[in-house]
Amino acid sequence: MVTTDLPPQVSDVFDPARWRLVEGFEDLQDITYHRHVDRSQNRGAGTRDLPTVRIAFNRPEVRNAFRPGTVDELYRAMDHARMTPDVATVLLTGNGPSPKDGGHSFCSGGDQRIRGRDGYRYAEGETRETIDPARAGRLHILEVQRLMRTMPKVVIAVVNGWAAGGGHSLHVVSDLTIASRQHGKFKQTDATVGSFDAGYGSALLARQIGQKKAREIFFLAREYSAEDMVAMGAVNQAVDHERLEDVALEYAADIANQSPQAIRMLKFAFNLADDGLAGQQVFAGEATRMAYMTDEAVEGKEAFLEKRSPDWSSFPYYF
Ligand code: S0N
Repeated sequence: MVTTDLPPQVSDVFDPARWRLVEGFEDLQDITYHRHVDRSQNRGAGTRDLPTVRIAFNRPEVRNAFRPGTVDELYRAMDHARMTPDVATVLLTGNGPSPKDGGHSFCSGGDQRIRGRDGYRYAEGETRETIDPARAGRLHILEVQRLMRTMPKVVIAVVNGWAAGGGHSLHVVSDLTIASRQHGKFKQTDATVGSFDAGYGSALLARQIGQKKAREIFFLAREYSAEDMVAMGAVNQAVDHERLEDVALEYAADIANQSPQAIRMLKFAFNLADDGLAGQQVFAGEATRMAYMTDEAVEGKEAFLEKRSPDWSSFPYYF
């Protein structure tokens, strides 16, 4: 069957036959948000829609740098993915290449042109007099990082080009990273421009690859290839550029074959020690939710509602 409602081509590794735009997000300016749909001409064994969405930075002319509006949109799409029951995996990537010079980028971090000396991030046309101070000082990419970290879905960074500055940090915070062998490039420029991620972007990286290498990446601000990053343990796999989306979807298919609850609990367990009490809270929230499903917890609730003492006699103190 020939489909006529395919989304436009947004990237050189994007197959429009595999995606549809997510309803309710037609107003996006700085990112694109797609849902996987298998439109294979001969749908047969092995073809299926995956519980997977694709969120992509869409400012390739500035190496997919994010401005305040970009971050607002990213948070909105990511939170929608969090709350959508049949989404298991989020692919976070960058559109492109740049129409200006053909450069490939995942994300180059905070847009340096809108960073004010007062700590504010100015949207186009805003001034110190017109800006809403309640919003302007928020470094709200950090809210996106926390959402990625605590959402019960697997976030895969699909690094199609430059991952620099805050874009590098987004790959660090992602659960998994695959990168283009030809165009995936990594550079931590935070210290070069004096806008640094002293949270997950640096400290979590050190947990992942060790203190010496993480300090090297931040202190020297050198460029690393996808293969370098695989060798350090910061990237799961380097793949040929044209296979990037295929491999990302293979990862998503494998994740879709696992128990959703097991994936959720494992993600939160992996985070727990590094996230301290906040990590324990997220993990424990799932444990409590599961406990609600037991007869034992139901007995506690019903005893309260029936104004009697709970009867725990049928519940063992051992397994
Ligand atoms: C990515 C780099 C290495 C690519 O180099 P390349 O390929 O030579 O391209 P360029 O010619 O440099 O770039 C092409 C065009 O794109 C523009 N551009 C690139 N990156 C940005 C950017 N981040 N902001 C604005 N414009 C950008 C170039 O200017 C050029 O435009 P034209 O063609 O008009 O000249 C290289 O581009 C590079 O190094 N980019 C800068 C990377 C960087 O330093 N990013 C900021 C680092 N800091 C953060 O991201 C902070 C993160 C963050 O947001 C945060 C975290 C914790 C707490 C607070 C914050 C916060 O700041 O909010």
